[in-house]
Amino acid sequence: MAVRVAALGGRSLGLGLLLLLVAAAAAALEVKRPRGVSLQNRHFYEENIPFTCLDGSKTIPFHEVNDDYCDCRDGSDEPGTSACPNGSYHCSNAGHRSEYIPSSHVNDGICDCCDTTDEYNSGATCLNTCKEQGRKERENMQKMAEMAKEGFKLKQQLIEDAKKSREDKQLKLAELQKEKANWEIQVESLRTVKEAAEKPEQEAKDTHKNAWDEVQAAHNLEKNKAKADETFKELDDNEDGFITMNEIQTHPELDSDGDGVVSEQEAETLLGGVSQVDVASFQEVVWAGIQDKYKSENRQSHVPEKEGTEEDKMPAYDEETQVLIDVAEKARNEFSEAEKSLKEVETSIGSIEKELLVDFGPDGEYAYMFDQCYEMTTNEYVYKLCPFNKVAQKPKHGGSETSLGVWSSWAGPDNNKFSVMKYDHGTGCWQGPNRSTMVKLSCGRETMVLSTSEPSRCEYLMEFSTPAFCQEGVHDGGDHDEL
Ligand code: MAN
Repeated sequence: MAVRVAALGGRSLGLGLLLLLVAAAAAALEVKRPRGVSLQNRHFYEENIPFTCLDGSKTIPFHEVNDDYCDCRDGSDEPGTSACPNGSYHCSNAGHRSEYIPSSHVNDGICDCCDTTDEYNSGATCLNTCKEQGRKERENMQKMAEMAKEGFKLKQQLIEDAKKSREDKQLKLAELQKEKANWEIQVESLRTVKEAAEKPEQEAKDTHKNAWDEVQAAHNLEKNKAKADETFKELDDNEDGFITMNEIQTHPELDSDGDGVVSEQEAETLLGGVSQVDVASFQEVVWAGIQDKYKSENRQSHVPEKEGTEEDKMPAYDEETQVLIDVAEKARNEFSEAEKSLKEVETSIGSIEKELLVDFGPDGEYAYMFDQCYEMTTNEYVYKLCPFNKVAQKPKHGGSETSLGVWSSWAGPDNNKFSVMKYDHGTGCWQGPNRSTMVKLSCGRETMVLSTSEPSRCEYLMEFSTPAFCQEGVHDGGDHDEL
């Protein structure tokens, strides 16, 4: 039986006290008092004694109480009529929970109280549904109480599991820290091995490269000389074995003052201050000065450029160098494998440390949700809650996931901190805040998202049931004022 008892501050009471109150409520029906007055207030309305308005504003003869004329400003003289706009009518509702209704609802033709007493003179036909309602509510409360009991039992297991898992994690952490120290030593020694192997490797590679550079330089020199020879032949129009100023002047691209013509003076300068040169002087003195500008008369050069041919490619390393390279390569691989293992251990340590720092409730009862996700599908979206991690929304019919926030903190009121979870810094909302979600917890056998809503744009609310929220003897762990 549920009875609202204001004087007890709305706290839940034991079954014994509850039954006592039911009996008292039934007895109250027999106590004489004006219509609409509660048992508790009965003593303000003593028969034949002048009545003082409950706000003290006025005293009237007793027979003016409920005379359908409003005398008191607070409406307290007319609890059982609709004369005062602000009065309160008390229905006892035997069999169910008593309640106050605005006295303006008295005899308005609408049945408000389940015991029908508010419609005593309106002609409305009301059925007394208190027993039925009371029964249903009791059944419901019974079910809730059973659920709370079961949930609370499950919670004990969750707490135990969390304790065990925390201990396991701490052990694992210690183990990983040892592993980390070992890997650090390994990495350092393999670094030394690697560096020791890389030194001779680099030297051998440099030697090989230098030798190759020399070969190439010699080859280039030869090529250049061949080109100079060819050019000499081209320029030596009369084939007398000398290049003269005239012959130079037939090549306007060799002009140096930009007038498009090679003057005699310019030709003489190019020839190194003499009027003609033989092939040796051409090679030594002239060629270097003209090779960049000179355009061959013959499109098809006799000495073709050999770019990209085998000749330009550095030959394979000799066996000895290759052995050094292989040894260094092996050392590099071993070093980077060890480094990788060290990083992996560090990552594992990081994630365990992070988990150990999360506040999983007074007794760790919420720890089991870590690494889990719970989904709920609505018409449009699939909502996903991954406790202590994130909340997301994904369109049901394709499209990418939108973050509705990442784990921030417990955000219930001071006296019930672990009743609400807050997730924020989600995907930005167009012309609005970053998305965020409040998750309101309730007691239930199962861990599941019960509902999702968006009370204001991009601010979401989820209802989430979990045995971890169940409390002994309280059906929903929350703050309720009903018995
Ligand atoms: C998407 C969803 C909605 C949200 C709007 C805001 O459609 O994330 O929940 O209200 O964006 O633009």
